[in-house]
Amino acid sequence: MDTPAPRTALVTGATAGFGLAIARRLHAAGWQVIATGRRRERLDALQTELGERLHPACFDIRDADAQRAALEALPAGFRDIDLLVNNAGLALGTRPAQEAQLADWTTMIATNVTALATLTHALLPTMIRRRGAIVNISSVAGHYPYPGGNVYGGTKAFVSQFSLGLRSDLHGTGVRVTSIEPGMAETEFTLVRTHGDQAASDRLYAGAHPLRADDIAEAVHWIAHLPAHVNINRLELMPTTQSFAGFQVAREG
Ligand code: NDP
Ligand code: 8X3
Repeated sequence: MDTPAPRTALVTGATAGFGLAIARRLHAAGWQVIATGRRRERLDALQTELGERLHPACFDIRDADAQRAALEALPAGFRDIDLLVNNAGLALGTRPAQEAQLADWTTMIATNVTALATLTHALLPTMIRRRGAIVNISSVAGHYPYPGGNVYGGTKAFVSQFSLGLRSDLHGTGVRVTSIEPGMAETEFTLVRTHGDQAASDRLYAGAHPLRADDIAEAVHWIAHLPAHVNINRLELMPTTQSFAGFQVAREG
């Protein structure tokens, strides 16, 4: 076992992609895991797979009352949370800002920003009491703009900067905070972003050797198992096949 004693992690968005892989990885290393998401059948399947060290908490993270109720309903043995992985999130839409749906923007802000901040606020006293760790899943999209990234990139810039701000405010508490900033990874992310276009998702990842959810899970596991005096502020990772392109210039006439 990797850990000296069972510790407890709360992983949001553990029904798919990164969150599911993180929940499995931490559980395999001996952690107790609280797994959240809206799809109850997937949480139930995860509990069947992992057993009693997995506590499923089914709620829409945008619903502050449901979030609070889920925390209040935690069994006694799952209340001492040592690691908060703020992973639940999404991109919606790939069109330029001037053609985007406002509803997509408000959903991204409610999920990636407001819900993440609300849950973090609720758990800060526990984090301080436990000298715990917070790992926020941001994105390269928070640092590097690209066409169609608009509000999604803005929400991830918030996540990255909020993480650094937390570091500053939590100075002296022993609480560690990390922002993980991945590039392209094959999950349900593009299926969600395109409102269910499986062919578009398949096209994007075909032959690209994108990151895998397990790569992110391994990073979270590494961060969670570092000695208490080491804080990774920011971790940016990309598939080898992904890099940067230049600025664009619109010419008149
Ligand atoms: P997936 O779509 O595979 O998984 C997203 C997870 O978030 C699901 O478990 C989903 O659960 C949960 N979620 C979304 N909305 C809500 C909600 N309203 N309430 C509760 N849970 C919600 O995507 P990824 O694993 O790729 O994404 C995880 C995080 O990583 C996101 O924050 C994303 O922005 C970020 N990211 C992804 C990258 C990529 O290329 N894949 C790269 C960089 C960052 P459910 O639907 O059951 O509610
Ligand atoms: C997801 C990575 O490059 O699709 O956050 O925005 S990207």
